[in-house]
Amino acid sequence: MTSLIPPGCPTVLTEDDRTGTSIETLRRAFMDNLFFIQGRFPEVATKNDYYLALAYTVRDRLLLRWLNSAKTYRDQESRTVCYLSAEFLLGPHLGNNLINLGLYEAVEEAMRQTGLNLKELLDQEEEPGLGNGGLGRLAACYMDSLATLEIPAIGYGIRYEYGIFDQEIRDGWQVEITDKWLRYGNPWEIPRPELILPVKFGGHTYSYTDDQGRYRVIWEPHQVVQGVAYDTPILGYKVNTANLLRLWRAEAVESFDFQAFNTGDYYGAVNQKIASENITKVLYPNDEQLQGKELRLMQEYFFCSCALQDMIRLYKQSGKQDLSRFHEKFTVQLNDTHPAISVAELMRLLVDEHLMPWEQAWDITRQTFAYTNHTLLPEALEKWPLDLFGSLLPRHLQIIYEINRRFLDEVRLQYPGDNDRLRRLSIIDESGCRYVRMAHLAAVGSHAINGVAVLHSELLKQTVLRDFYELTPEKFSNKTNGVTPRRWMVLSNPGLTRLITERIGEDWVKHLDQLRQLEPLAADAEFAAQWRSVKHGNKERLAQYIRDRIGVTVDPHSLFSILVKRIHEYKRQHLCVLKVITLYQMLRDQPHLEMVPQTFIFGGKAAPGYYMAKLIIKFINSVADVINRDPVVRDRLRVVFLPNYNVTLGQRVYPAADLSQQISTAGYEASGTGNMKFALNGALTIGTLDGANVEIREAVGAENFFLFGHTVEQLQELRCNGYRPWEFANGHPMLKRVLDLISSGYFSHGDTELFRPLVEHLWQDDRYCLLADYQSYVDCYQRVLQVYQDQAQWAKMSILNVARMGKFSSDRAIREYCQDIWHVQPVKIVLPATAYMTS
Ligand code: CR1
Repeated sequence: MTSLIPPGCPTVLTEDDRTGTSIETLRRAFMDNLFFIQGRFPEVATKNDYYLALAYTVRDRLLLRWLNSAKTYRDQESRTVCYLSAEFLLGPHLGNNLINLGLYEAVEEAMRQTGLNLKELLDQEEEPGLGNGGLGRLAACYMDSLATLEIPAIGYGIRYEYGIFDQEIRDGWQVEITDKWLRYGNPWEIPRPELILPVKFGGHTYSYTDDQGRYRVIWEPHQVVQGVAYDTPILGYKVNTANLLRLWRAEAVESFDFQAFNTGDYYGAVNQKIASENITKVLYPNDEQLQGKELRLMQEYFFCSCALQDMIRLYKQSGKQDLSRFHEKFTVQLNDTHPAISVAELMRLLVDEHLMPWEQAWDITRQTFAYTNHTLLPEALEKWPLDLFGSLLPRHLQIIYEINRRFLDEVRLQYPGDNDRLRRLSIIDESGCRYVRMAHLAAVGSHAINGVAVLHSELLKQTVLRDFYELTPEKFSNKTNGVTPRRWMVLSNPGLTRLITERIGEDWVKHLDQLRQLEPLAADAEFAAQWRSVKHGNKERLAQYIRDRIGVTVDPHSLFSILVKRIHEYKRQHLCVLKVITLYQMLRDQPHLEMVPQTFIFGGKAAPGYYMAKLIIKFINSVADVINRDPVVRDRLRVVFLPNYNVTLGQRVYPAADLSQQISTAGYEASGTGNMKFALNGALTIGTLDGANVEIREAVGAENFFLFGHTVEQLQELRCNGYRPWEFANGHPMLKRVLDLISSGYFSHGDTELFRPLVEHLWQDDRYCLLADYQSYVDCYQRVLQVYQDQAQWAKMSILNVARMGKFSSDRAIREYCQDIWHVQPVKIVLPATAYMTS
């Protein structure tokens, strides 16, 4: 092999310490990093030193692929997908990178030879929780699939100094702790202090006609901050492609400080610095009332402006000055409306800064953007009060007015005299206090609009974007979500991965449809026994974790029924608690009742300002306390709330589930992706016809899915006729007893006030129709228990579930986006013979 070291390069490395993959090389490289990067002898090194030394060893192997991917894209001027998202919920990098590099076993062995345990080092990693839940995690799965499918892509987002808060449970209540994820350093990112871009805020605009007779607008900001790039390589699975995730951190602009210093205003300069850096301080825990939070709008604009300026910079790198083909080089996906301000920002950059005529700029803009909607919940649809928006982004407000004026003129041509329609379509909400509607801006400024599951995409067309659908039906499509099998099976469920691979080879990891080959094995008793034993091992490990973490003993032979996701009334965690109390009542009524032993496991964070969600957490914990202490039901019923549900905990939980609870009110969960992770790991689902549940049921077969609850249409009818929840409560003796028991203070040490808001809300309003679905849920659960008693039947259904879940790979989803929306092709990355070689 030729030397990796270019002539004159001052280094003492042996030739392949930074790229080699033999166990011996990995071991040596690890010791080298421990010494030269961590500055430690092994005998005084901490676990974190070891973790970091290993992380750097793995990172070196990524860099080779990453630099060559970037170079290839540059050389070939590849069309690139830019995924704009305010959230990327990546989860720990180390394990995933080892899987994708195909180095997991080699590194495990290298560590063993060094006297270390890889699993313990993996546990050291602080997960980057730069997202709230499904939307952020979807972005992470999509980045994995883009790289695996060898699609040139850049993820653009925010480098929050504090990610989603850590959740502690004290006296049953959620307590939020700041997530200091950068405390011990982040070996996966490379700061680019020289890649800085200015972002303006506030101030005013003025216009004039330049000497060539062009109308021009100048924006004089009140404040300028600068965005600094932090780059993280995202490696594909067993390919050479490593794409770029570029997150921006806000900093004060140096020159501003100087100005203040010169006039002697030291504290003013410091304040300016603090104010600038605040922009990327903290991730907002979503589903809270974000309306009117100025800092949130600043975050959104900040990262979009950085991203678009960066794209223009990259575009110009190839020597092209004229931006008329910008949309051919880049296609930009807006992950919900958080980056929707990009539409106005690209117009501003093209028209004001690059002096492009409006019509041409608008053409390019519309061809550049596509928009994914992730929610129909009215309270989650972003809108900004006009005065706030105008004071922060005065130029953008003008641009939006102009976009809107031209847009409404077109609508007028199509629907003359239909003023109501104009009012409904307008980007500006004129009713009462005036707002900018971000979903409308995204819809007008995009050439494609999609929902995230078939049902959701249909409802989108019928409800929130109905008028847009009537106007431009050809823009609309569905792209059902998917999840990456690398993290959610290979990494988190090695036992199942091994078993499957033994039977059908390893192709399924990249082509998840191949799982279908497992179908015939559903009837194979020996295979089914192995299948069950893998599940049991996973359950034992989770049981151990539960014991260590919260001191509750659960029986791995019991049915593990799991509900983990953000806490929200529409997700109906409390419906599951009503069911638990029902079982408890039955056992108290008949202490000798034969019943399948069950463990109910809950997990999830509540937005700090969402009172009801926090009360639901307290409710779960209070019910758990009473039930777990009651000797009558011991061994048959356990309830556990696992604190701090996050990606890492998800990796423990999904493989151990028997039953996946997907019980949202029909019409509210846009897709769900946890539902997919559970089913791929062999859990059966009890669920409503909501989000992607509908398609999962179709895929696995109705006979292998436990369906309950009202459909969207049935709920509509129920509501039309005036939904009276108390009638349901009074009509079902057991339900009434359950509600009365809660009200009596039974689960709150006699306090009849604590859960009153919860119970009263159900009796009187029950917006999410828990009481209407209660009976059907309870009945369905009986079927679950019946089937579970027949372990052979259960295993068969579990195998069939996995065999038929291929569709839910994020690879499939990304292929659809590539074909229908982005029109991009894969680009093969070939590694040069030596690491430093550039041609
Ligand atoms: C939806 O609630 C979906 C994810 C990803 C969430 C969930 O059902 O699976 O998006 N929406 O598409 C969301 O976070 C802001 O909206």
